[in-house]
Amino acid sequence: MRLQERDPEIYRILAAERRRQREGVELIPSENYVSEAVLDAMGTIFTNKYSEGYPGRRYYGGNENVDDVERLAQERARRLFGVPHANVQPYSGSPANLAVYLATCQPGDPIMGQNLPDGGHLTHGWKVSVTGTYYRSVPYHVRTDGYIDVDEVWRLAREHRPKLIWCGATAYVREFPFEQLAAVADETGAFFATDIAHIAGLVIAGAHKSPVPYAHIVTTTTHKTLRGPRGAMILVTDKGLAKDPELAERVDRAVFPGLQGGPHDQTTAAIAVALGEAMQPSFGEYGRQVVVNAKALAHGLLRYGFKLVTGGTDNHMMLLDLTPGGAGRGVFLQEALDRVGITVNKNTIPKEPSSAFYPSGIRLGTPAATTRGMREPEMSRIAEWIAAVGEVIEEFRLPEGREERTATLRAFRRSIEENRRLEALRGDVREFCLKFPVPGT
Ligand code: DSN
Repeated sequence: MRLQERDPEIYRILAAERRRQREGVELIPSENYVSEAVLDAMGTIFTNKYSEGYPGRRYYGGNENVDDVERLAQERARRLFGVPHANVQPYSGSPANLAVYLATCQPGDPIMGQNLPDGGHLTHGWKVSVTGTYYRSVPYHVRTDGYIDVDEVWRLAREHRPKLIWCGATAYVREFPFEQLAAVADETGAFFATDIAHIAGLVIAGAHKSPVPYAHIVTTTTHKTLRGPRGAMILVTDKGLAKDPELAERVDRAVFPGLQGGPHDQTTAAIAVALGEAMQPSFGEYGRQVVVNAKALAHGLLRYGFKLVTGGTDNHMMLLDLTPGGAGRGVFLQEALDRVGITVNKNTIPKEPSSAFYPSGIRLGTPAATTRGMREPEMSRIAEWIAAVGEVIEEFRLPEGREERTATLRAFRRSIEENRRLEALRGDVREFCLKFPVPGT
């Protein structure tokens, strides 16, 4: 029995989500639309199998087909990134990163990563993450101009002698200084891990420098610019094997049995499909267009008077700094944009003057819109809508006091629900989006 008959409630919710994805502009830079082939692979009977271990070395019987799938995924990953070893089993980015700690550090060891409010990721040592409590995290920061402070990385690394240095982020809009941070790691004896979850697709497309010549280990999720299923990979480079000939085994043992049980074989199959797609010349065009679109969107937003962290972008994303209108205003713009069908996420900005709950920025990016076939003219249109929404909510400020804040947010939400201008914009966005099909919907 198919889903519609078996579970009409879930089917109804799925239909609503399908509508939302088709009728809105997705600008969250970590999201994308997978192909029908990737969707097909995810929904296969590989989900029925248990396969703890690695190809040819499984604990359970009946894994001959899963072995073939996983070998293919590994081989495609190795070829695409030019590395000698790939582990395709991590359930997602956070477990992949945790496996890197397990493979390279002991609890209590010093580690370094980009500070979370400066754009870094939770798993690069932020204090509420296990990576900031089991290890001695020494975060580095961005300078006031928004670029990574490489001088600070040198200073902190010489002082603390970290075992592991991360380069990678969730909200960083410029090219990563892989070469410079690798020099720090090499001099201080640290493992150098790059987390390219956001930019993996751009690296394949040649639209961002590859970390492979510089890093010992590279991690990436598979569902962002790489346009695969939700999952992750850990790549060990030639440089990594030169530093530690057992690094690949250490990584594999860290993933299983160190952290995980059976891999999600239906996901592995879908990762293989996505990597196969990423080998096509059209993927290179896609990745380069993502950056062209991001620059066009950034340019459009600057033209409407928005302030961008670092003044622009080198990659797929940008960060609006809303502080000229007051601190903590990200929530207003996110919710008002949601109202018209433009999805973004509120985000901290470097030297955040408010808080992580009420940050002062908006993070947006172009991977998903580019997959739908949108180009520079569409980016100008989107910038125009963002500016129009910004104008509607211009008067709203985030009060300091808790009660006043709750009252303001309540009044704000009522006001955007009733606003005729936003209602009209919603119609325009819907009509525009329906011209750009979403795969699989
Ligand atoms: N949630 C991801 C992102 O949006 O960047 C990172 O884990």
